[in-house]
Amino acid sequence: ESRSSDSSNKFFLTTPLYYVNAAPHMGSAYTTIAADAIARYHRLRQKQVTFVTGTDEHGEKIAESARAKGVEPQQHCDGIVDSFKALWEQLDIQYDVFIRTTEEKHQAVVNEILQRVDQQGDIYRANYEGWYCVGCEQYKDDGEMEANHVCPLHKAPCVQRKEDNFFFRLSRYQQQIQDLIEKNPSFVQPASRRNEVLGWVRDGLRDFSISRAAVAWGFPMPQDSAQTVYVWFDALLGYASALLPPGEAASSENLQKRGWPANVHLVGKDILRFHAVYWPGMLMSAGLPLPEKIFAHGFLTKDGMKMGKSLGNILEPGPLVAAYGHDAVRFFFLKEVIFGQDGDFQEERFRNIVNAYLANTLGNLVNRCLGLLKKNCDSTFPADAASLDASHPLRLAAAAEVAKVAAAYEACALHEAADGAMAVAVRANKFVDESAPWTSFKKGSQEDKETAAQVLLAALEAARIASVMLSPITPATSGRISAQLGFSDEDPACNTWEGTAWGGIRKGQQVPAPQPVFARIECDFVTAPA
Ligand code: MET
Repeated sequence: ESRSSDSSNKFFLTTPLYYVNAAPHMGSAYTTIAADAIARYHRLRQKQVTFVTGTDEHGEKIAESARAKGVEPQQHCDGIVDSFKALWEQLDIQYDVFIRTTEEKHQAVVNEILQRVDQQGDIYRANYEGWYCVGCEQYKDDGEMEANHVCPLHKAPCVQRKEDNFFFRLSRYQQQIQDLIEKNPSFVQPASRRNEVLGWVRDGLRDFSISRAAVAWGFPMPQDSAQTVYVWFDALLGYASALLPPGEAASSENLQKRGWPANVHLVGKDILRFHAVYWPGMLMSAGLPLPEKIFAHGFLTKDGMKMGKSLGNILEPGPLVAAYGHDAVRFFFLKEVIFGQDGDFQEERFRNIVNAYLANTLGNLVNRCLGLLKKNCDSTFPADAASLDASHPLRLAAAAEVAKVAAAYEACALHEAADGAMAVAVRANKFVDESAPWTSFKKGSQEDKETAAQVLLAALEAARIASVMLSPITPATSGRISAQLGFSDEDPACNTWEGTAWGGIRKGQQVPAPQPVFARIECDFVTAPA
């Protein structure tokens, strides 16, 4: 199987296709924010980005939610899909494709792949007896359950099932999957998760059931329409359907023309097995190229506690964004949670972090320098930023951080990317404080005043670079900074990664009347305290 190379100019990434049993929760918002930041970074690098998100609408869990509401499953799904799309808009998520697994074109892809896998001899019929967790939509082995067959994730008992099902011959791909993971250290990230996957694989892979006799809400199995396709076999193929127009066959060639395979499948650690083990097996059988990387992030807690309905401490993404704006929410989760590890939300800390970095460090840097530029330089930059000495401390600091931040984005280390951008703003503030340009403007010689104007130029050029580096994470704030510095939306100095090179600000460039780029958070708290 061929693997994509770094030299290609395309970048295809996915979020999971979220279950629509309920409205989107903070965990799904977190994954999607992270994916959006990665997508925006690669767009800055002028890659041809395809960012796929969507919804997983079949299976027992969704049918149960619809039944509980007393509506038809499709109607239920339509309503929840609207709430997902509304939240993504609220969060300024720029996805390219939203795929729903109830789409007709997706059914054609599922049938085509099932047929191909069948032709490989990888589907057979057998009886299965085991313990099923509806929340996970997965059979559990004894070692994967707590006492009394309780699912450790859902804290609910699994149910015993005995079915005549179709099976996928995953065991046949044991060696290939093991090789894939052993020989490609970056296939599963972070490293702790990779070790977990290696453990599963080395334990031995067992065939898994890909049909359900007792679930009506799903695509009929082409091999026996009395059964429906197992929701995970169905949903994973949504990544392929997303790329294909209706009627186009899911061949390697067609898919590759449209960006296949994924450069990154972003997932939560709870669904890693499906993506890192089942999915490669399915693709090997279907003869399709494998993804380059599966990145699994951690779980979020609130006030140090697992969130849950019974605890009444669920963090709702909608009200949070409504109160604080999308940049604050995006920034907090991406900067403060080490991407790949678990993270905590505590509202007071959230507010302090956002105020400290976006309002004070970055916002104040821009605003105080622009205020001085207005007062002393007629709102006009006195020289090209490029004319400043190559050894200027801010120039050196910016160059060093740009290299680190690029590497961080490439590695999905979003927290490091945010830290690196902020480090430039911190350094620029320090430089302004030490240089005290206001003193020179007030009582310095003509030469002192020129030097003071250059301090503003250097500090604002550094702020510009910090802002471009941060723009995948805080798009609105970065957009306001560009405008405040006198750039148009289309200026490559602000909307390409090349723009992070020193020298964007030009002599004679004028800035508009200064306005705060990020207002300090002062509103009421919106979540219940722990
Ligand atoms: N529906 C799954 C979830 O939300 C993800 C499926 S990704 C193909 O966990």
